[in-house]
Amino acid sequence: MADTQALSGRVLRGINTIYDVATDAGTLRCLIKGKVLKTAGRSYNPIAPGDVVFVEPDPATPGTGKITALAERRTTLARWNRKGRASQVLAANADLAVCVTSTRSPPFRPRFIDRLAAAAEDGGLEVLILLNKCDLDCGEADLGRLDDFRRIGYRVHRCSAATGTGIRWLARFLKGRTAVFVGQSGVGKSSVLNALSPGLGLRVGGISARYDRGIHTTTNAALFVTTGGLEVIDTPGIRELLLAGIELHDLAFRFRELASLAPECEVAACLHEDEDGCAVRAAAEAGKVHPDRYESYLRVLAELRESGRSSHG
Ligand SMILES: Nc1nc2c(ncn2[C@@H]2O[C@H](COP(=O)(O)OP(=O)(O)O)[C@@H](O)[C@H]2O)c(=O)[nH]1
Ligand SMILES: [Mg+2]
Ligand SMILES: [Zn+2]
Repeated sequence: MADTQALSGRVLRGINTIYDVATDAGTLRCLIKGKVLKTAGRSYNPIAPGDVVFVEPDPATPGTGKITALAERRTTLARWNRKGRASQVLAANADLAVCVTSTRSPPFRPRFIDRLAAAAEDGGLEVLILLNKCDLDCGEADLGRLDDFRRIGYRVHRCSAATGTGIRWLARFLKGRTAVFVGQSGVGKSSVLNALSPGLGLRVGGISARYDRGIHTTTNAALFVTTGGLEVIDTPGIRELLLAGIELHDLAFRFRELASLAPECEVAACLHEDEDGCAVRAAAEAGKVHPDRYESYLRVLAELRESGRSSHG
C-alpha cells in the first residue's frame, strides 16, 4: 500500500468545516484536505453525518487529521436549502428515516410527513412514521390521517418520550439499522432519543408558548452510537421541507399509493394534474386517494417546476 497511514472512518458530525470522524484509531477532528471534495453535483454541504470517509491522521497533532476522500453513499436523506440554493444532505447511509411527529405542541402536520416520506424514499431509506406525545390527546381527524398512512403501507408507531410508552418496541425496531430522526422542531426527536438511551443526554428544548413550536436546540445533525448498540442520527428541527432533485415524472413514484395508479393514466407523460384520463386524479376524486395526499403531491410538483429544482434543472 502506498499510503500506510490512510484510515477509513464514519462522520459523526460536522460543525462549519470541522468534522468528527470515528476511526479505528479513535475519533479524529478533521478538516477537508484541499479546497474541494469530489462530489456529484453541487451540494450545500459536502459531507454529512453517516458518511464514510478516508482520513490521514496528522502526526504532529494527535487526535486530528485531514479528510482525503468520500466513499460512495448507499442512501441519502436530502432537502433543498433555500438560503444556500442547493441540495443539503441531512444524513448519509442511514437505513431508516424516523419521521417524528406529535399529537400537539406543535400540532400534527401530515403534509410535512408526506414530504419527508417522499424525500426518504427518494434517497433509498425505509420510513417509520413515529407519533410522539401520545400521552397528549390527538384529534379524530389526525388519527384518521395516521390510519391512512397505514392503509397505504407505511409503518406507523405511537410513543411517548414522557411516559415511556412505545419506547421498548422502538428500541427493538431500531436494532441493527442506522436511523435518522427527522421532523419539525419540538416534536420530541431528542427526547425520544434520550428515552431510548438515557446516556445520550441530548439537549431538549422548551416549546415557545408564543409560537407553539419548538425553539431550535439541536443545532447540528449528529450520529450517535449508543451503549445499547443503536446507531441514531439526531437532526435539527426542520421548519419547511422542500424537496429537490426529483424529476417531475418521478414524483408520483415517491407517493406510494400514486405509484401503482400512475401507469394506468391514458396520457403517456401524465403529471396527474388535469390531463384527460388521469387515473390518479380519478382515484382522488373517488376518495380512493386521501385528498390531502393528492394536494401534497400537487404542491410539491408545482414547487419543483417553478424553482427548477427537479433534476432536469
Ligand atoms: N407531553 C410530552 N412532551 C414531550 C414528549 N416528548 C418531548 N416532549 C417535550 O417537547 C419539547 C421538545 O422536545 P425536544 O426533544 O427538544 O424536541 P425536538 O426539537 O424534536 O428535538 C420538550 O419540552 C419536551 O419535554 C412527550 O412524549 N410528551
Ligand atoms: Mg432536538
Ligand atoms: Zn395521471
